[in-house]
Amino acid sequence: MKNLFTLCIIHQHPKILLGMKKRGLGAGRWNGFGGKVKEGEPIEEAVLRETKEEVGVIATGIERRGIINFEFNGNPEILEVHIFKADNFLGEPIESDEMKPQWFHTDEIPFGNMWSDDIYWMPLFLSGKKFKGKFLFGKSDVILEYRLKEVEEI
Ligand code: 8WZ
Repeated sequence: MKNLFTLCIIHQHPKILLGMKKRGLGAGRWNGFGGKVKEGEPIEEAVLRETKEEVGVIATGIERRGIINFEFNGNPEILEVHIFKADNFLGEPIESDEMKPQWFHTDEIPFGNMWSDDIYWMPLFLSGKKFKGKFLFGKSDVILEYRLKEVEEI
């Protein structure tokens, strides 16, 4: 069982735009914008759709930057998350039912209030690298195992 997800981080150096997730998967944490890809939907359309829905902007200058497979111990489902960078956007970020947006300096990323995998791959993301990885989460989303590598092409 594999479920595709997108994650879009708007990066205008030295700041990134994150959203506080208000409900659903990852509620109470800062994250990029994204969500589940619909059946038959191209991933690059899904990332634009989700970003528009969650923060009201159209992401532009999108680049594919990472693919991470997540598993939860004891659950056969795999979440394949496709991570994108956007270097610009059309419109103004607004709070939605799902997300409250905020800019963060790259030296002040709130890792303590984010998914615990982010601290591993964010340095690769911020330095312009592409990467692939997998993370196995246990109870309370503690990381039990992980692999992460920089790649030339994703
Ligand atoms: C994550 C994540 C298991 C998991 C899921 C997501 C996710 C769902 C939708 C978009 O992303 O995002 C981050 N940063 N870690 C772990």
